[in-house]
Amino acid sequence: MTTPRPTPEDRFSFGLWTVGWQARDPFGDATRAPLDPVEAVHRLAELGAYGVTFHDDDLFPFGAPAPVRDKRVAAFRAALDATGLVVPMATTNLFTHPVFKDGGFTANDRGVRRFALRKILRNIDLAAELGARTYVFWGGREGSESDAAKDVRVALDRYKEGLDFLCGYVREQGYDLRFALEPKPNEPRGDILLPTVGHALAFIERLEHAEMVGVNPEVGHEQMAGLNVTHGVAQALWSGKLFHIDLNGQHGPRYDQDLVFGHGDLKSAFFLVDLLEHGGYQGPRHFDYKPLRTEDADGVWVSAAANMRTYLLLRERARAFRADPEVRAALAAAGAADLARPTLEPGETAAQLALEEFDPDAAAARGCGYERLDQLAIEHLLGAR
Ligand SMILES: [Mn+2]
Repeated sequence: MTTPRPTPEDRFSFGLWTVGWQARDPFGDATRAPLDPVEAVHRLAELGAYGVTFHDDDLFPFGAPAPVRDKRVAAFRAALDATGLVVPMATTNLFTHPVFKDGGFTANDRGVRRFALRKILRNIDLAAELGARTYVFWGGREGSESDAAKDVRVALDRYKEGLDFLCGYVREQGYDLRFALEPKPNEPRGDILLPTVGHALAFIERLEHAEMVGVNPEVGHEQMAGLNVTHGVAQALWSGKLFHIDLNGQHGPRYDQDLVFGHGDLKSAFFLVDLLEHGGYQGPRHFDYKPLRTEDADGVWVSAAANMRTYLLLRERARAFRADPEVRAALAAAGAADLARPTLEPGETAAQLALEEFDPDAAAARGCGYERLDQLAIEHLLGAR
């Protein structure tokens, strides 16, 4: 088998906080030295990525004075110019500093909410300057541990108020920027608001500029909730709301593992790549993962390359699956095409429908043939076909 090599046409992107993660966890200190964003940009470009994404606080320290901020941004921009890497997305850190312990948009303290909006506005300006087209909102601190602590209905009013205000700002400034909400069920908060893709999609419909707002599903976050991430992403696509995606790996409902893409539920990763490649998604393939805490700097770059290589291998496997005449025959036998046919004839009435003869026992007796299809998928995934 030829070795797939990532190129910028594959649209792979990485957060600065992924390869730059120093591997501090709730039980232990950092195991790796800080990574200069400039080095991250160069290394990612060498590996074949096309984009890099950032939180404001990944580029310069929280509260950095203007000269420090400007210097860091200038160095980052120079690295982008030197490598040709782009910034497809940016986001705000509303979770590390203790001021955000009760959230940014939905903190009970109004002063904190106003401070959070100022921090976001400032980074939206920088995102637009650097050419980002998507601005992500991951509300990791928007939530609670006690249902006595926060009126969720009122918190959602404040969440909506903040996003409506920010959409208005982007429109006023004429920025070519859309928002993507990233759901997560828990961690760091005990329960996070907008916990799944479905919750986020429903919330977006209540926003003033709903057309500007979509979702950024993360593989592991849906799986932490015990859900089928491919189904969630498919519904986002169906709704025209898949604005961005975070690829990584997770083993079911437990703490947020942020493994390399495909290093968790591999079968789900296969069907997700199949969906993205055949479902019309044109956006970046963004990796939001954490190199294992056991790794040194070399291991970090091994893991970055692994995300892209795994995606490309799964893309090859998904293409082979779709092109296999036996798979096509099995899909036909399973009646897959019939689902694309509207259930009713154009203009058909209830009275006409009532006239139809149908043998439910005969339909019930027919097998669906899905076991055959599933095994064909597994054999393609294993490279056995
Ligand atoms: Mn995660």
